[in-house]
Amino acid sequence: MKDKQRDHLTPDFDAIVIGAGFSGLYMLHRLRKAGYRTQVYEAGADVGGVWYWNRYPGARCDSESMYYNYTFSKELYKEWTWTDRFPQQEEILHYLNYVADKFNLRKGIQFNTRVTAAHYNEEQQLWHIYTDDYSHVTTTFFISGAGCLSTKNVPNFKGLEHFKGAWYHTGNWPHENVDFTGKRVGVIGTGSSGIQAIPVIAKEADHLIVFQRTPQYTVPAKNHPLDPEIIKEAKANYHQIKRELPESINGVLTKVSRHSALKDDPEERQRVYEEAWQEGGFSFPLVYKDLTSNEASNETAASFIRQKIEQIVEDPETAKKLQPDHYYGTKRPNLDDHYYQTFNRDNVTLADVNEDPIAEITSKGIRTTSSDFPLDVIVFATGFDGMTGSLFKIDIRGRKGVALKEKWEDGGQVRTYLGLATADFPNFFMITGPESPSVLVNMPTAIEQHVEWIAGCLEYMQKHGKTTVEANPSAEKMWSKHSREIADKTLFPKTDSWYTGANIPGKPRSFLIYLGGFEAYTQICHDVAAKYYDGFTMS
Ligand code: N01
Repeated sequence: MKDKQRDHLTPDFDAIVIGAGFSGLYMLHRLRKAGYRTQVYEAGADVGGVWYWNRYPGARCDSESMYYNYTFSKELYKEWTWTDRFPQQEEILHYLNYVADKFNLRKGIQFNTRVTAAHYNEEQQLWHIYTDDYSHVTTTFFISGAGCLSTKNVPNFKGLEHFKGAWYHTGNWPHENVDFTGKRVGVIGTGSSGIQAIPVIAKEADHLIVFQRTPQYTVPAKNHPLDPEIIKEAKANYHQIKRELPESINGVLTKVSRHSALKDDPEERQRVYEEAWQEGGFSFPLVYKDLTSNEASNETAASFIRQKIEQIVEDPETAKKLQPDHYYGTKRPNLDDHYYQTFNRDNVTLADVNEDPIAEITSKGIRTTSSDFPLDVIVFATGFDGMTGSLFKIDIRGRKGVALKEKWEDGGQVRTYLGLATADFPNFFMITGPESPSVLVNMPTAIEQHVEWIAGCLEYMQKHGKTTVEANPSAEKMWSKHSREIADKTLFPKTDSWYTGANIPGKPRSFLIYLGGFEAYTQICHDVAAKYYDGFTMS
């Protein structure tokens, strides 16, 4: 990029991007192609983002593999073939390595380097970026692809430092094989990670204790090898898929009902749920349009799954403990491979730590208020400081030196415009940031849309001789309000989850995701750009 207006200080880079996962890789590729001097910093030793770190047993994506890829390159789309209906962690990592090699991306990435601070200098109109290898560079644009779920949450249990066994967090799993054979293993947490890991660990461990605070709804994934005919058809329909994904509600081409659960009689509903249960995957939460907006509709889905638990789990007391009572789908819906069945194994015990909380971790295991559980290994499947955690880990400061964390914690409310930018932080973009639909959309689809929008904005600026872009406070206020109003019409904010920040003690509670649907969101982003970046000020 030619920087005519800043001859006095040429920045080291036009753009600096954090992270070499799905977001950072495509952002790098897209900006490099457009001629921007772009540098990616990645904390890990290689590409992959969440798929580099989350190597826990059973790790697999819940998005159907046919859509879990980039669509920006027809050649890439045609070259790559997934094995299973739901892609396994190792295969996704292989895919991202393939992408990095194909587009020669590694040379734009500095690995093993964490960005520690990013400060905007108003006079120079530049970002100063500091990394943990003590280097300091300047850039015009600063773009976060740090991820929505990449800062792990290890609860502050008393005594963890005294534990003599091994412990791991699912989101920072060792690269070498962890052998559970003959071991007494405890898994804390029953979210998506725990639900995937528990059945696999149970098959290997001598004994597994599952420490469950909140029971979870999960539906069978019904994973299977992909039918070669389906692969052939998808590849032949590349253009159609690419065109239709941004027009979908959640970034995949799936049937979405326009029908209320209450319009069907109980027999018909049972048939609909049973069919979705048998089909597996995320068709279940989409069989009715109002499962997350109407309490009575929600209860029909919730009670169907509770009944399934009762039928599957042999011990009535365990079955009862496994039955959730929050609104179905207001914590992230899960897919599993024989999760509830795992509790029928002789070597698996369910410990209800809602009833009998974890008091401390001792040198020998986990102590709840009433019992001691001796363990060799503890697995923390305790999730992440979602949406804002990875941004707050970096000391990001905009105008007048105000930190992003200070801005968003003041008043306890994240404030963004489209989840892409925030006022007083010029030339700073977030890929799948808070208040974007991101995590409720198939991530590669959400990421492509954001990357392309950001790149389009930069190209527009270049064409019109602009060097600074910033969200207007009024546009941001309107977006955050709109985002909250949509959430308040649903059941989501009524449940404690990482969507609301409730999983992190002390984190201000606010709804962190745009629930208006991906299709509506992409249209809004498109309109903003078409109206000369309405809501942004460019100079
Ligand atoms: O984390 P979670 P996750 N004491 O926050 C429990 C994506 N993902 O890593 O519900 C005891 O959902 C906590 O209990 P509670 C996906 O978007 C995708 O599983 O807070 N327990 C909960 O059971 C997902 O939503 C995939 O009461 C404690 C668990 O730990 C997101 O990542 C796979 C505790 C945390 O569940 C996060 O999923 C994996 C404490 N102090 C992840 N603190 C796929 O696509 C927390 N817990 C397949």
